[in-house]
Amino acid sequence: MHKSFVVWFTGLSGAGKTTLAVELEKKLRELGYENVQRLDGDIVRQDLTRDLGFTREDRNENIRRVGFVTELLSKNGVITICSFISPYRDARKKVRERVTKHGIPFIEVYVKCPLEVLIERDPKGLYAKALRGEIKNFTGIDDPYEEPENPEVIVETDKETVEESLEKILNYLKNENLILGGRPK
Ligand code: ADX
Repeated sequence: MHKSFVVWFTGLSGAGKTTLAVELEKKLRELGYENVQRLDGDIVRQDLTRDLGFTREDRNENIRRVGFVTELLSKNGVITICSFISPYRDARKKVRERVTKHGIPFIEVYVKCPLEVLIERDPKGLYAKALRGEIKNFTGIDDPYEEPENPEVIVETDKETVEESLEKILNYLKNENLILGGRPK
């Protein structure tokens, strides 16, 4: 069985976390990796964490539960790709610890994009609503986002194409010998 690792995408809503996670999963499967599981905020929040909102407490509980699942999956050889705003450093650190204590690599990818660009893009119309005050506690508007201090990878989605950002992540994985010459270990 190939070696597992966790790729954790963090960043503001609309920055491109889900897009990159989907593309990464696709690429890994093309390369022959079969045990890959993606966990995404919008989906997980319809099921595992459907009882939670967006207060600091609820967001941390969201990430705690996802961390539990991520630990179980990765411990059993599944490459786990997570995409959550995960705005609080401490919550991200706790997930990292519960994965790395098993010797499993944790790759934090900061999906960076300036707020002005996100407000411009706004495919779900959520920023417009937040700016009108129709959604409270919206990350980046009236709720904090704590930038990663030492992420393994930073992608800048206002400057790079999806392919370029994906390439950065794949290069990191190759350099760390987590994926090897396109073939599973
Ligand atoms: S997290 O903060 O707990 O990590 P998560 O990634 O699961 O957030 O969910 C974020 C998604 O919820 C956003 O992409 C957006 O579609 C939706 N959402 C609804 N309300 C908010 C809010 N107040 N802040 C951020 N995202 C919100």
